[in-house]
Amino acid sequence: MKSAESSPEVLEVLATLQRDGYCLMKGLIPSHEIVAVRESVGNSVRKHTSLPMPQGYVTGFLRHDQSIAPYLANPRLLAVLDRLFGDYPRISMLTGTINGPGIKRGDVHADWPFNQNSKARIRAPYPDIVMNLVTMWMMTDYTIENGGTMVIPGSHKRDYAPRHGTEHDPKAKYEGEVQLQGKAGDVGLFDARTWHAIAPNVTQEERIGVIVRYAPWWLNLQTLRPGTPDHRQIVEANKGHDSRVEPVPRSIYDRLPESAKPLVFHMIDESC
Ligand SMILES: O=C(O)CCC(=O)C(=O)O
Repeated sequence: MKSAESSPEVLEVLATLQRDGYCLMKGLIPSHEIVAVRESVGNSVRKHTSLPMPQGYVTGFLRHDQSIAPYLANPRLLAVLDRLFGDYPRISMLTGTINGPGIKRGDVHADWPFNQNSKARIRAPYPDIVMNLVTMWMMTDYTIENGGTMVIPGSHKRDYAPRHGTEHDPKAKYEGEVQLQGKAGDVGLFDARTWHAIAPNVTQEERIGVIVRYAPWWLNLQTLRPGTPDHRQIVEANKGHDSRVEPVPRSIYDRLPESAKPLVFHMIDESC
């Protein structure tokens, strides 16, 4: 851990994240294993999606599919998290996605807890601190044509996010937009404050990914979890449509690789 912490790769990732708000880490899932993981993720998303295809979207994905679990604590990534968050980083959200053929461009936004449409949010102007790291695990290649996520470099340095009815229109096109591109097995990283959007998929193939978000131990994740007092009081009582993260049943947690357990122990549902 200590040697990875100061590796040239980690320093480069940190510097790029700080400058641009996003970057790429290559090969966090080995090339000889990605096909099996992709097949499992794709099948689980198609089976459990809460949105109609071609947009597959499954929150609390770990309760349905654990094929990504062996990679979640990759030491190269943990070394980055260590520098960003200190001790005890954890997973805040884990979502399986398919952006299928015909998917259109989405609204430009920052992610929770900076998304100003959420009931549980850090109100803008927000402080200059990384509080949630979005990692886009590429199950297929991410290309311009198949809708590699659109990001606006440097937008994480703003202390506000796009919102309907303001001059920062979520439907607008923004200068400098780029798309996350990488090979299957690579992981795109971005600061949750970085403005981004779904990009159109103009191919005939599905773009499959798992979005894993990592946070420091001190960030309150309870508003994301249906059934908690925080979710009832802050989200439901205010008719919010905040992101949600369903818990991991104890029986599934017990079978996870040991390396993944410290990242998700806070999500256990002890009742099943
Ligand atoms: O799937 C993508 O490319 C982007 C997803 C996204 O913007 C989000 O989940 O916040």
